[in-house]
Amino acid sequence: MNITKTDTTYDTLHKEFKERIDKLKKLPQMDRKHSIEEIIEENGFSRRDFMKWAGAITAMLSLPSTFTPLMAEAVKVADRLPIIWLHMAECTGCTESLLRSANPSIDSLIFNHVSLEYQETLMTASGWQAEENLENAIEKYKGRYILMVEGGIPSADTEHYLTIGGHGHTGKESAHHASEHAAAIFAIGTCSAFGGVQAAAPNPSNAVALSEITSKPVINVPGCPPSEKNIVGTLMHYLLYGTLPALDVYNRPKWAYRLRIHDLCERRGHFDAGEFVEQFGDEGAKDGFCLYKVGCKGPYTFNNCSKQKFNQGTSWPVQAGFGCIGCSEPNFWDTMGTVNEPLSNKLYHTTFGGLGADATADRIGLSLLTATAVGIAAHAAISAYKNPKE
Ligand code: FSX
Ligand code: SF4
Ligand code: F3S
Repeated sequence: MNITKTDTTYDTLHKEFKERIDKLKKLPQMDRKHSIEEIIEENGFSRRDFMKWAGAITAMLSLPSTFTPLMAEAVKVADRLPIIWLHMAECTGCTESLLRSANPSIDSLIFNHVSLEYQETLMTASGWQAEENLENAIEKYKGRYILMVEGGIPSADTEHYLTIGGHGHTGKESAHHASEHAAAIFAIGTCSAFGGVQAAAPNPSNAVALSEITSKPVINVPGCPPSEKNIVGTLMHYLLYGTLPALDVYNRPKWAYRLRIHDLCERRGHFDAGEFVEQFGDEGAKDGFCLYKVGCKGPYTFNNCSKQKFNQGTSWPVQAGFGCIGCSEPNFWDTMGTVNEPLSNKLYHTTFGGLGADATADRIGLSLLTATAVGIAAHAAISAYKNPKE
């Protein structure tokens, strides 16, 4: 019975996606550029590569493989959705994560296809011209564009620590103004989602998250930087559904941030067996043992890095031999402790009233340093813990 019900649900969803794609198809293309097929071919990818990519995104969004052709169709009409991408206070690593300009992936090529109306790193315009382009895009696509914002936003009496362009608008003014008329708002990266490194103590610029300067709903795509997969997946989800995805308590899409790094880590077997790297370069490190004792914060961090990886799926921090530093969690610079030390018995507080992984972390801390027992004790604590967001 359940199977029948699920099939019916998917049938309905399939129909709804199809209708949405057909509706988008009728909208004018923003600029007559190359089709996504042409862009992909010019960059050395085959149709087979493209379909494989569409299949991977479909699976990532937890849709059955029968949706793959529809996903491919959806990408083709992605050029109907105008995107405005603003930079606030940050390192531009989020843009860099996506672009991989030296060796573009299909994910980054999608951004050659969409109608990116304003992106300071990529556009050729500068000065007055750039400001005018932004204003024109907001005016022309009012209520239709997707706003993507990268970076923390200086506020309060230090708001002017970030000013952009000839008119000296502050970042806060600019992000607020663009948010007002957006159809959907994505905070790309931990800085925009939670304040990030700018907001780390003592936060000299009073940097805040994008969600603090607009009353409109913001979808957070954290990570410092987030993977290209999570950026493109968020875009494709919006394209297909036309609505906000299911979000956790920190407004992160559940399809990407539902599980802990630790849940799907390839070193997890070693954690469970109590086999740890004691210091970098030791025998355990050579054998690929668990990095918990050299500071991995994977048990407290919600993200899909171990599954989706970075740089076209090449690797991710733990695979490269360094523990997760918790970069997709709020205030991780201040709350995750020393980078290459376990949280141990230090209390782990966040400013979010003890949500997130705090409860688990405290319990791990209590059982730590009885070396052989740690794997089992921590595992038990973690298994007993349920994500409070669900
Ligand atoms: Fe922040 Fe993005 Fe970290 Fe950098 O711009 S999320 S500092 S990787 O790049 O905002
Ligand atoms: Fe992987 Fe880190 Fe968990 Fe060890 S502690 S299993 S390295 S996520
Ligand atoms: Fe960040 Fe940890 Fe992934 S440091 S990139 S959330 S493995």
